[in-house]
Amino acid sequence: MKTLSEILKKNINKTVVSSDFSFGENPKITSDSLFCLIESISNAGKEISRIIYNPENKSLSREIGEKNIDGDNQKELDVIADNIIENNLRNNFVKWYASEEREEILKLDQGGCYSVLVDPLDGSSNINTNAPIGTIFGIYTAFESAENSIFQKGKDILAAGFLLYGPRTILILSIGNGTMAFQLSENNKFILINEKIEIEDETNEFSINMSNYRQWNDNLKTYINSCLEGVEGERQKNFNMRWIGSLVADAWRIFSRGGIFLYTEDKREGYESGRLRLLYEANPISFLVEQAGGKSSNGNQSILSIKPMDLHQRTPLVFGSKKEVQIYEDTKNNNKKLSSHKIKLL
Ligand code: FBP
Repeated sequence: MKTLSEILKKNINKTVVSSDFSFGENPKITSDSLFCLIESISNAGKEISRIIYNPENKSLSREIGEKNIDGDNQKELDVIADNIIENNLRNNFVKWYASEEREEILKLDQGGCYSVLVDPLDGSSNINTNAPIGTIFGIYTAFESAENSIFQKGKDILAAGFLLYGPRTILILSIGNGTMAFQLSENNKFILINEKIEIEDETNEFSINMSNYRQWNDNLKTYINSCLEGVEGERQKNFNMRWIGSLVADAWRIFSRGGIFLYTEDKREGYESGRLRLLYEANPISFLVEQAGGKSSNGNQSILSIKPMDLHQRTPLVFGSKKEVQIYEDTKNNNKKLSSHKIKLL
């Protein structure tokens, strides 16, 4: 059984020639400092996981009467998770900390060399239902200016991951050479469960909130209709549907058995660019997906190539099995007839 610490030491050194490699210009960006930072985030995840496990059945979903910058009601646990992460990041080489729960970028350590962007508790509207929720993070090089440090493209991520607090607590992580998964053990250690996740290229499972059907654009309706028509339709293939409504849980299922996730723009006010945030949700998840051989898209381009302009920018997000995401893109842009994707009959 290999632990997160053992795997990190092995993998971080594998990506480089010597143990004091540099990812960029900044000499402080070394395997050791990145290792400490990832450990500190995993420690924050252990603390949050313990609180969510909640054996005393305390109320965890109490709203604290504030709205975050995105207009969502902040829950007590959102704020607790954010504070736990901030405390763990201190003294761990982090210069800039941006969180979905905050309006400001926080300067933690003037001499730090990393910027860390976090959604402390994704899917918090699910707390009461005991459905899986999670913490999503992306780590980048820090520059002198906060804006330059935070508004980097997803392709510039050094490491990204998410913690899934479900029946099991799982950490999915990439340091740019594949995507790995760890499970929190009884003795509070993250144990490797998959050293190289590979998302299957093809799938017959889609993940979307169908209740928004009437709000969708025609191209999305065309794509989903083709899945619903099954073997009787143009693609001659049956599809299954799953929607947990918690990005981390839907993403983990796709890492486990393939699939396509879609949360695109629609006609509702405020949903012109979808719902999910580029910096805190779409970028880290897309980095992990592409490192696992999958594909991410906003409908036109890889999520990782979008230049962020705003701290809480939203983006249409489609990700998962490579060929299926391509079929969605082709449908959206009218590139190919859906019938050209039908399975070949022997
Ligand atoms: P919050 O973390 O702000 O609750 O929203 C994110 C999220 O819950 C994702 O995890 C999930 O994919 C999506 O919203 C579900 O949205 P909807 O309720 O519109 O289906």
